[in-house]
Amino acid sequence: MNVYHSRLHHLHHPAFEVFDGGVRVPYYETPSRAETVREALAGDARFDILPPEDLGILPILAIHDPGYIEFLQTSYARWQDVPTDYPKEALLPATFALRRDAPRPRSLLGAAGYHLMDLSVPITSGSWQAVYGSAQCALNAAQHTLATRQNTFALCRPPGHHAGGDYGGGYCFLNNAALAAQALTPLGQIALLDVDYHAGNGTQDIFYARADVFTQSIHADPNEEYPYYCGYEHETGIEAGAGYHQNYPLPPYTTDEDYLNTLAHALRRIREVQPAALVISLGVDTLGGDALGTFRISRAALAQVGAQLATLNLPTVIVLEGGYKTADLGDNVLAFLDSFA
Ligand code: OKP
Ligand code: ZN
Repeated sequence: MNVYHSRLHHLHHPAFEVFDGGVRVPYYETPSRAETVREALAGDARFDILPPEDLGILPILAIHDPGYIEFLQTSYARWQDVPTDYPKEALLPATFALRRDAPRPRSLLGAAGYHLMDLSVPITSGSWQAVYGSAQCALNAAQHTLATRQNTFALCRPPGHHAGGDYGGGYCFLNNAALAAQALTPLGQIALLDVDYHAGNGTQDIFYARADVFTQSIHADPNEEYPYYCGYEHETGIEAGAGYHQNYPLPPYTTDEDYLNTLAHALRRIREVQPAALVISLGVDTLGGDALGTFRISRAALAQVGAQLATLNLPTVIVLEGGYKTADLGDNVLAFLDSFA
């Protein structure tokens, strides 16, 4: 199984993020996350770890707004020139756009609050390069699956499923899974399933009015959990996409049996749309003991999730999202990938 990993991810390593109550904590989405997974796969002969080739910006612009891309590319340099004595190692706004009715302001901090949704996406000197490398991993995985019908794994960092067409949030800047799904559309109908603990709001937004990519997300109830404003059961798509999105919110502390029963519903829906290919947003922050999740999914159940999805027997691109118990990340990802490799 081809695995795409870019060393550029090391260039995104903000020192901090801000939690609720204004608590400044060390950044949870660390470079060691990706390295732990890479090391686990490198020790298994079934995986070929490859650097992505540069497929350029055009496939990214098929999903993302040019103004947002330009913001990601230029905002750190612009931040250095803002005449204030604020710390300049990271651009992080403290005011956010409310329901996006207003145009993007000229001010850099105003634009940052327009394009970012929370305090987990500091933009540092190497952030754009890392984000671009992560997107290229997803695009390379999709290109290989498109050409060969073989399963691939995009070892993406930063993750992507919270990023929408013109915004970032939740450690995500570009939506890697959406890029992969878009790149697979020449095959026909695409199904995308997000199993990260957090609702895939960005993916939901991107495909909300489209039928050609059927999206589903199983996650912690947004009444209780980040991202709060998206991921409810009644959100099922609009216009051409009406009926082509499904959310499965689950209560805090969900365990294996309830989770696997929910997965069975999602699998049934995938079979109904008869897709030509599958994209999986793989977050392993559903497992017990995760630093950012409350679910108590076991590694054995995660392996079952992978095994069940593999029975669809579809060309599949698996894209890494969250998972914050770094010591277990490699083994958890391996457990999921086992049936696909
Ligand atoms: C990213 B992914 C907790 C704050 C949580 C953002 C979480 C992003 C999760 N106090 N901040 O879906 O794994
Ligand atoms: Zn998550």
